[in-house]
Amino acid sequence: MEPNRGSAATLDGLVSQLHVIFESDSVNVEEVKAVMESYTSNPDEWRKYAIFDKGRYTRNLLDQGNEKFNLIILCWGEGHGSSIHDHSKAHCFMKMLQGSLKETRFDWPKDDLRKEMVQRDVQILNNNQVAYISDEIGLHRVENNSHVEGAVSLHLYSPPFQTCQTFDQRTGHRETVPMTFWSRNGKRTQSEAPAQENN
Ligand code: CSS
Ligand code: FE2
Repeated sequence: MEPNRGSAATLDGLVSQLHVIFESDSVNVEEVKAVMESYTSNPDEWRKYAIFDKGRYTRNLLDQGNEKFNLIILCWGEGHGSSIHDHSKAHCFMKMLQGSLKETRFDWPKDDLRKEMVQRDVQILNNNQVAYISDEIGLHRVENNSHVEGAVSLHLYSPPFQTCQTFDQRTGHRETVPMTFWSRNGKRTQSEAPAQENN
């Protein structure tokens, strides 16, 4: 039987559908969210890309997209989290493949004032859910608060970016940091910077 248009039965199917959607120059956030939501996580399909590290969360490149987007599998060990960061003017879609993550959103700090950043909403993302953020919406921090289970999430960034800004929660001070890959297509990268450069 023909699969429904806009729904993905497998990870390969999801990647192919995203390539079709991103042939267009404009991004329809609801359409991308819906197709990512339609995929039910099957660990057999993504296990080989999900390479954890003891110290920090890892970024594992799954697909380069067609220049307009990329797909990255992030592996969050128990207690691992990001700093507060922006998304370099890109769209960020985050689909849970395993476990849960806590997303805390923040307002952009006012440039001239050194003060505690303003925290907004907190949401818990459970398996198969999709979250969306962009610089217009604000900043966020992502954490795996579980003491027993690693979390795995699939991130789509459009357009892809190689640096982002991280923020000090107490002062709003920002820094530009490089983003590197722990593996590409299931193979550990040798030459790229270690995971502690992740934000
Ligand atoms: N920005 C982080 C993950 S939270 S969206 C990263 O890609 O490393
Ligand atoms: Fe993020």
